[in-house]
Amino acid sequence: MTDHNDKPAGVNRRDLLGGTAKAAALAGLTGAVGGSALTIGGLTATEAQAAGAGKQTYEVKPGDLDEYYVFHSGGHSGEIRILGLPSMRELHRIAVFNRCSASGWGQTNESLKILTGGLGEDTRKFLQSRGGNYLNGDLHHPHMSFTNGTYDGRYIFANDKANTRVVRVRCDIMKADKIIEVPNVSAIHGLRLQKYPRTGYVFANAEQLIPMPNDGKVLDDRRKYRTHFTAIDGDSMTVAWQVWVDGNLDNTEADYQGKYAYSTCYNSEGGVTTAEMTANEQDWIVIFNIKRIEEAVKAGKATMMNGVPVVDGRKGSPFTRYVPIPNSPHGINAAPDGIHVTVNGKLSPTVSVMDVRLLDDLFDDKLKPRDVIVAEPQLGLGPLHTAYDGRGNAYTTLFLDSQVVKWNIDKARRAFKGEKVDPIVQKLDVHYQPGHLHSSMGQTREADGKWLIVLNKFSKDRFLNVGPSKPENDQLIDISGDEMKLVHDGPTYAEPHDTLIVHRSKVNPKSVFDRNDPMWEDARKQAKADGVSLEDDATVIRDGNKVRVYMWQRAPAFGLEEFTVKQGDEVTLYLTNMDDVDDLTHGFTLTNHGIAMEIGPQQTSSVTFTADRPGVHWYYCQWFCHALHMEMGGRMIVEPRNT
Ligand code: RUQ
Ligand code: CUA
Repeated sequence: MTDHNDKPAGVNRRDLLGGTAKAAALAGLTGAVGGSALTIGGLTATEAQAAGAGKQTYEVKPGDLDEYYVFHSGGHSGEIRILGLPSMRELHRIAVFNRCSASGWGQTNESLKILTGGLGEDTRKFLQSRGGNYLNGDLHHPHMSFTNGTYDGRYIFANDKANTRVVRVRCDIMKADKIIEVPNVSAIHGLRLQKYPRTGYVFANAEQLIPMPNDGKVLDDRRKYRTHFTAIDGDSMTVAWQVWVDGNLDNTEADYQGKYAYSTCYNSEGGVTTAEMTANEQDWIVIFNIKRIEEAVKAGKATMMNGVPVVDGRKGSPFTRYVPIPNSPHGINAAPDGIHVTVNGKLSPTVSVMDVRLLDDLFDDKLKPRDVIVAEPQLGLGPLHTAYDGRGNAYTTLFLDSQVVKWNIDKARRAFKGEKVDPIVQKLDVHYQPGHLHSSMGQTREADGKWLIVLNKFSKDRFLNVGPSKPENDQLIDISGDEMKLVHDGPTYAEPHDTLIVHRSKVNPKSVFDRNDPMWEDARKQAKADGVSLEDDATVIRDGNKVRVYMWQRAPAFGLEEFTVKQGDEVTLYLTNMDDVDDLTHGFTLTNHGIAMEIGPQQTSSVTFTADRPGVHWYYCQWFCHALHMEMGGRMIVEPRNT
């Protein structure tokens, strides 16, 4: 038998790549110090790296807390994951667009209201025969709300590419509280937030082109397909306005001044097949003038479509400018200096650097579109995304080269003007094929240049072989020194797309729910109408064939050890966890009914189902809560219909 965990003998591809990369890095480093050999504290770069290798700076001792929260996208698993950094330990999962067996997300009345409340009428009808709810999602881009250019710990917003939705997650309890479907578009992909003065707007890009309206009247005439750039009001979670654009939108970004948003845009060809879509050597960034759009909407100059004001921002409009970029640009990232924005070339080995101070003149037609590009360093093959350290350096993933390249923005500007200077500082091999990367606080004014996480799409030989479906590899890189140092391999399940690293001082979640939490507003109203106290009562209310069962929980008991209903009753169970101790979550699982949910300390959760199986059905607490946890249970007695 072959041991699939054995690495092939001989020289592998990585060794070869490592060799060339080292040579390239050394060349870059030599350039960085004007031709002399680079030394760090008296050691050569290689010696310093060897000395540091044993230190394991990423280690966090048992019981010690991490310095950063990492909000990790779950990709097509649909959730958000919270990791600690630098340990890279997974701390929690926030169910969002998925169905969660542990928490009952997607089944409790509270979660269903959030999941379905923001769907359009059409979708609601479409989902009626499918339980009223989507069961999947594709969550790419989580981002935290800003105040004055830095994270404020209020919310995380994220997109669902699969079903064209945007979610808002409350950071006080780490649960989603609003999910909306964005009308007039298909497949929300890029998502970023207004950074100044605050969020404010959630900017969202729809990637696919569809007929408008998409009701079957236009099918094959692709010239009539279109997409829109969307601004959502993050406070009300309603769509504020949309802009009709040329091409397919990809990623998006906002400035640090509150004036402009930008999107990468491919398929300037207006093509339909992949060959047509990639024919041109140039695509664009589209720049949106927020003030002009707001004024037009206010003046009633927008067209209303499905309740949303839409302005025409195609080429030549006053609302947008289209800056040509080579070729099929992908990620777009604003530097913490508030001045530079990099646009990553994907099919071009370059990144284009835009100076946002020039944008006023561009919109006043004093400059031509390409005049706002102030650098265009050639970095390597397949640049996708860029991160920053707050010290003037940028870090770009090279998908095809499987590398991260560190380069200097100022040197790139000087080289663009013709000066003989190499902006590349170092190239580091990563394993393998990186997409997004993110530096600590790197998408804020407070970028601290300590850590970089690189999300690699392939892990191949880096971990024990677990079969044909391999983990991704999220690698941790120490960027605090002059050189990038790879310190940790982090296997993850499908498929983190993007991540953000937030200093722990910005986030302050509760340990126990507030009894007045709006999440179970409906339960509170119903209990009041029934004359029942959620906190103190354990009782059954019959209302025709609707039965409402109210129960508190206190470790290790349910308020009711049994309750009786009739076959065919529509039963709603309201469970309230009256323990107010840190970490004391209870559960409710009803056997042979497919029903389970969590009830956190001081939380109320409810679930509705039809009691159509006569007999005795035990319920139990599935969240280990007490020495007598195993005893925490009771019986649902379902009397047959004709007795
Ligand atoms: S995009 S790999 Cu979905 Cu974030 Cu660039
Ligand atoms: Cu309550 Cu286990």
